[in-house]
Amino acid sequence: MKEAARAAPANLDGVSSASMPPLVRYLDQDGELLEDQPMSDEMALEGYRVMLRGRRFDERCVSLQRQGRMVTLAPGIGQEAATVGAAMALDSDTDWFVPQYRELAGQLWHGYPLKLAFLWHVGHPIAFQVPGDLKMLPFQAAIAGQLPQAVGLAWGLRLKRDSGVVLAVFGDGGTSQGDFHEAANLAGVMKAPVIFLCQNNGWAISTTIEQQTASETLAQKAIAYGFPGIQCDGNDLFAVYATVREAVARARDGKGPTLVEAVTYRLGLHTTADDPSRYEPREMHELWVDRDPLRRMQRHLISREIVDRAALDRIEDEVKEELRVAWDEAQKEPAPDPSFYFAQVHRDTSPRLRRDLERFDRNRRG
Ligand SMILES: Cc1ncc(C[n+]2csc(CCOP(=O)(O)OP(=O)(O)O)c2C)c(N)n1
Repeated sequence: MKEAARAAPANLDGVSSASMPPLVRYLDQDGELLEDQPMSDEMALEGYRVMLRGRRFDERCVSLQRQGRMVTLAPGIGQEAATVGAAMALDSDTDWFVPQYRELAGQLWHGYPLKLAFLWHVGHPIAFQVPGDLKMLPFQAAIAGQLPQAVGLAWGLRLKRDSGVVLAVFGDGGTSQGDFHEAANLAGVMKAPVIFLCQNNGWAISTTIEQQTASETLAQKAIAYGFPGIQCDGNDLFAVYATVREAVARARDGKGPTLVEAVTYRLGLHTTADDPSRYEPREMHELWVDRDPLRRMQRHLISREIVDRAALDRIEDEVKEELRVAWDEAQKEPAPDPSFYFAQVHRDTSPRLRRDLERFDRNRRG
């Protein structure tokens, strides 16, 4: 990560490639403030709690997957400040969260229930549908496929004179997809109220950022499409929050999209089907363990005397208990009839699917 830092977000208007603002940072690695805290102490503590909830959820799910009780999943370990900080800048009553698959912590802040998150990871159909009152699209596995949809959603809100804005989350690998460029182009032309949040976590599976792009930053790609791009320290809750907050204000004000590049790091696995020890340099991993966003927030909360160690331990226990309750509740959900899955693929069952279903029924009968 570049060490150049400025604390306050740049004025996002009038940014050109010659005047790319430097990386936004509020907290140094030791959790010391470089600038005024951009939110209340209560909000900072709540942000920390949700980051922790996301971290412990992911750890629990990796463990359950290893026990054969969950399907393949993509943990967001190390990236909690990026997604929670961005979600905190939204108004969950009016604004939409459009995820990829690695931003559960931010989705929890936006109101996604833990129980549904567990059910999603066991493939339960009840989790396939986002609850009606939640302004969120479903998870997206096709890289950058959610971005044109997010722009359509944002453009639609604008046409309806709705005050809502859209946060669309994706990874560094997504910036190499046509969908990203088409979405960014259209958003720029239509001044769609969308914030593109690129979580630059250093990797697209085993592809490094240097192999991904020759651009100096991902944020600068926005300039080609006529809107601002800004890099922030993605492991600094306050930097992400302040940067996205300004982007949200621009979008709500009719000034159009912003690309926010949150520079972070994937501390966990790409997915549970991946083994990063085969390609990730050990020293690189250790460097980023030192920059863990949770640890940085803990240091900050303690040094500002917002909490003491005992309070942090209590929060840890409370989060563990919430997860236990949500997982118990999820397990109480009646298992779906497996034939459900066959019925959801096409309007008319294809001959091949029918053969699969017949074979499945024969096996089921034994
Ligand atoms: C359109 C498409 N192409 C390829 C893949 C296979 N694939 C799955 S994850 C991934 C890497 C994505 O990296 P990035 O966008 O940086 O997001 P991250 O997984 O690091 O969060 C790829 C290439 C896919 N899911 N969708």
